[in-house]
Amino acid sequence: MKKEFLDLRRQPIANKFLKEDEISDEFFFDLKVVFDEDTKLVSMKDFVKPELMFNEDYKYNTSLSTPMVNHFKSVAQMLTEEFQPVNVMEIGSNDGPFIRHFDPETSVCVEPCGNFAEVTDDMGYKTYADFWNKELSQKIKSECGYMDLIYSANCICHIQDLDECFAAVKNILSENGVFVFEDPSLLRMLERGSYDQIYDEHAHIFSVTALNNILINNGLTIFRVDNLSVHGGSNRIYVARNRPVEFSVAENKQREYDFGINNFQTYEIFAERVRKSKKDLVELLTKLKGEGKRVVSIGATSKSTTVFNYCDIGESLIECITDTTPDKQGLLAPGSHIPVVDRESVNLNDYDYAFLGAWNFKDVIANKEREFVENGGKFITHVPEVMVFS
Ligand code: DWN
Repeated sequence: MKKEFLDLRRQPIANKFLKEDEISDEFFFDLKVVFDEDTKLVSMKDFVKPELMFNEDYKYNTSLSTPMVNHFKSVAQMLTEEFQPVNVMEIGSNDGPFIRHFDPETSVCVEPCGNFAEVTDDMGYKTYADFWNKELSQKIKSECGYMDLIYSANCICHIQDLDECFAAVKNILSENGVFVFEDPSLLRMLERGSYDQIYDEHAHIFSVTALNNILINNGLTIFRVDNLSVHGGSNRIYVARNRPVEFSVAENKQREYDFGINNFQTYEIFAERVRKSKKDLVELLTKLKGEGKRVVSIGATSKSTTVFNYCDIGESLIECITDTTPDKQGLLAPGSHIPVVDRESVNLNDYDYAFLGAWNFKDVIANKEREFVENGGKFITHVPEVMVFS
């Protein structure tokens, strides 16, 4: 039974940056979050049609985040050394920062966003520009055979029907093959109050506990869990038909159990923390505005779309958002319509405070913006609490 515990109010498509003349047609939906008492899965109450989010206009370009390019290079090397796969498939290949480390002759991409499917196709990888499901799994198996390694980063949590997703994986995974995927960690979200991990694309926020329940129902087993710092705290889940289960699985499930991940009350407490975070952030920004201070946001992220729309923050409180992604520059942020500008076109010293829209890259940004701090600038973050720091 699914029980609602959080209402993040009316939200837009988190990655749909807009031109002025697109505002009148902007899509919104009510973002409510539920806890499934049977599987322990945390999900959106109502899903958004995938075509509205993932299409040829998708703006999130993985390779423009240097930290992520390095991350995928080391993951590819590690998986190759340990599992020595021949046939490799990536679900959600974006512009290829992971798959580029594998042989195009024996590697396959699945990428529903046509603009990025074109990129890996041009790189020489057979790319299926479609959503992952049983039918596509069968088609790829008939054309390319079984897969020894199936990898996916920040995509499996986007897939609404997990039973179909995992059945499709099992259908094409070779006897001794491994399925490895990374997604934001529910436990890290609950620990840090990072409610902005919840947005239209993230149909679910995964715990090892819930994934284990669902995978076992689909004849697959988690045999290892790596805890990662990327994207504000993620888990890398290793799945196979029947490999020996390692201690890290029990260890992660125990940590989740100890935190209360199986109890609905935990989510009610989290929701209270989210409401306080909103109150504190709006009060802080309103106070700074009253003092005549200028505030900018760094990183036009899906996460900050959630924050600005949940907290009703617009241009009156945050003048603009800087971002390094060319496709986002010159457009308006979803829902809040705060202008997104090229970081290089802004003198950050014109501002007194910078909100960390990409708080998951806090260290990278603080390092880049040393001059801003040396000139008296201060950062604002809402994770783990609303605070000002330099
Ligand atoms: O799950 C998802 C994750 C992987 O990426 C996708 N559903 C959508 C997207 O979520 P996000 O937009 O919250 O991800 P990031 O990686 O936190 O976005 C970083 C944004 O910040 C990019 O637009 C680049 C920008 N950026 C910047 O302007 N200056 C990043 C850095 C490091 C910087 O210094």
